Amino acid sequence: MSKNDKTPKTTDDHNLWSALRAAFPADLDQVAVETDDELRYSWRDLDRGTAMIANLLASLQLEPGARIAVQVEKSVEALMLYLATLRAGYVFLPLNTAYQQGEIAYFIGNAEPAVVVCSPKNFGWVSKIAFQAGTRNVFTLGDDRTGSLLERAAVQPDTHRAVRRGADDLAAILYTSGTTGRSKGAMLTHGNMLSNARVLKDYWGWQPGDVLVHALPIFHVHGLFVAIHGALINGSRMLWFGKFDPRKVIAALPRATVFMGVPTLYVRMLAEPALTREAVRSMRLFVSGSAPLLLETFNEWQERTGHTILERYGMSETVMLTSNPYLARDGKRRGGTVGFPLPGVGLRIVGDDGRVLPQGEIGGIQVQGPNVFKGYWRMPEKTAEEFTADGWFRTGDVGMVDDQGYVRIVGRSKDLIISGGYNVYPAEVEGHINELPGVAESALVGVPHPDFGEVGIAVVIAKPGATLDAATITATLKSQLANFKIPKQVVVVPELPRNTMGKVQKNLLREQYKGTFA
Ligand code: MLC
Ligand code: AMP
Repeated sequence: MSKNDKTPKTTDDHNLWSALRAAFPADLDQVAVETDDELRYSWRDLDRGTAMIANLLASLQLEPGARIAVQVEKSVEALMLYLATLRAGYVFLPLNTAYQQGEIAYFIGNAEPAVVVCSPKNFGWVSKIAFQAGTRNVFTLGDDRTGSLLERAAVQPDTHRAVRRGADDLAAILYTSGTTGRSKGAMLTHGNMLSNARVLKDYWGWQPGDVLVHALPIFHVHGLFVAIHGALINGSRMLWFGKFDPRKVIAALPRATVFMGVPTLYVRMLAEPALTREAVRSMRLFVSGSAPLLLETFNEWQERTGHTILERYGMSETVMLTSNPYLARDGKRRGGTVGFPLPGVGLRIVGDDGRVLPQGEIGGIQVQGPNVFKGYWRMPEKTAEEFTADGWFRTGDVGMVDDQGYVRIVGRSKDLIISGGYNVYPAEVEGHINELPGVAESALVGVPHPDFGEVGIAVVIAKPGATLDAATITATLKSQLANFKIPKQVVVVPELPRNTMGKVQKNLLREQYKGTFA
């Protein structure tokens, strides 16, 4: 810790890395991570690799609380960079690899990271953005162990004493868009994540010998926190996939016990004849989350594999909030519900008038607990807006607690489309479309999609006298926005349906286009 470190002194160390490290098996030569390209990393490799990267970060003399922004392809070295950031006491800022230049410029400008790590192929444009924003250190990291980060780390000592961190100290910032305006950085602390990891270890019955199939991206809560913390805090091996491929994942299941995925992953595995009872014979638990799991998928999975998917609910701002039970004695796993609030999590349903609603009534979901984030990065007014006067966080999800105590999410008060587990904010996409020449106005609505669950359709009207071409709009958007935000269809219409106040009636558009991908 540097001399001018303003971090409050605590007697207990809450550094998340230290807790994860403490769970490593005694025999550090066992395999910790096995990749789909047949590389094996031992627990010792993870320990030494993170030490070397942590020492590199420490050698840069960064300010306390410095952000380490990372946009790299999935690799075990990228995982080590995350763990090294925790170990060195800095703040990890993961960025989706799909983000384009304009999006990255915003995140870097807003977060002012001290270090940016990008893919070697993007060094030109990323470093330009970073240096302009005042970042002094830009490293590269390829998914094939190339790049300046590992070159520089290679000459560092392979031992490192973890920096002490208080429960309230920042560990990560996750950008999540708002219904209006730009993305907000949700500030998560060591305490938020450690408390959640410990609760889930217990609640999901992690056992000695568990093996996790890790096939999610590592720049969002699900793959980065829930999956990785879950395995590491149990000292469990991970079978690591750079990219989700249903056939390869199914082929790995006989050597695994736990799988976590967004609903699209389950839909894609169900389309494979290789998914049989035999293929899942060693599995203990299938977890789904990040987007609603259709009852149809839940039932089909049960019929085909004999396993009941455990659906849970969470957010970037809160990590995990609710979960269906793992143990039969705690109840059945019920499709169409997200289960019970996790131990330590308070959850209430609140009406538009601020009244707390009784069981069975639908309203806004509000939550409280040690897992709830500290606030939005440098946006105290947004933070204040999202918390009630008595300290509950407004999730923006709409739901109810049913007569058996299970939470059901029935909608969202936030205008948000969740596509294949990624969030798409209509306001952001509409903003880009509205800037295009000849466009008068647009509305992006979410409609059902058999693969991604939900996708965006852009309904656009032209300025008087202008002619619009849907393909040109799509092509232009592709150069500006992450690929999953691109509307799967653009339709040009003469006018948009409006209510008497002149507001576009998105519900009518959703109804009109709901069969597009049926
Ligand atoms: C890819 N594409 C998508 C998409 N992913 N379109 C809409 N929604 C998505 N999610 C499009 C690309 O734009 C591209 O279009 C085409 O599909 C192929 O791209 P790809 O990269 O090859 O796709 P693929 O590898 O098949 O990716 C699909 C996927 C991926 C489902 C594996 O989206 C994924 O990993 N999703 C998981 C997201 C996740 O981890 N979410 C957790 C958030 S945490 P084109 O036109 O260019 O060909 C959170 C909190 C919580 O929400 O509770 O967990
Ligand atoms: P993110 O901002 O990416 O963290 O997304 C969080 C949002 O994903 C939540 O607010 C919910 O709307 C949604 N979500 C997460 N898990 C589930 C689930 N199991 N069912 C329905 N929606 C979910």
